[in-house]
Amino acid sequence: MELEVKDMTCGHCAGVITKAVKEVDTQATVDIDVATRTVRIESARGADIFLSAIQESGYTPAVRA
Ligand SMILES: [Cu+2]
Repeated sequence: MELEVKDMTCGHCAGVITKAVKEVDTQATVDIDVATRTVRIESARGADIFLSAIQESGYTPAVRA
C-alpha cells in the first residue's frame, strides 16, 4: 500500500513512522521517501491499522489513490 503523510518533513519523522509501522507488523517492509511524503508498506495487514498507528504517532496519513 502507498500512504501520503503530508506532515512527514525530515528523517526524524521517517524514523517515528517506521517505528509505528513495525509495531503493528514486525514483518512489514517500509519504504519511505520524505521528499514526496510517501510511505510504502508491504504487509499482510490492512491499511486501516497502519493509518491509526501513524496517527497515534502524531502524523496525518492518507491512502494515496
Ligand atoms: Cu521531521
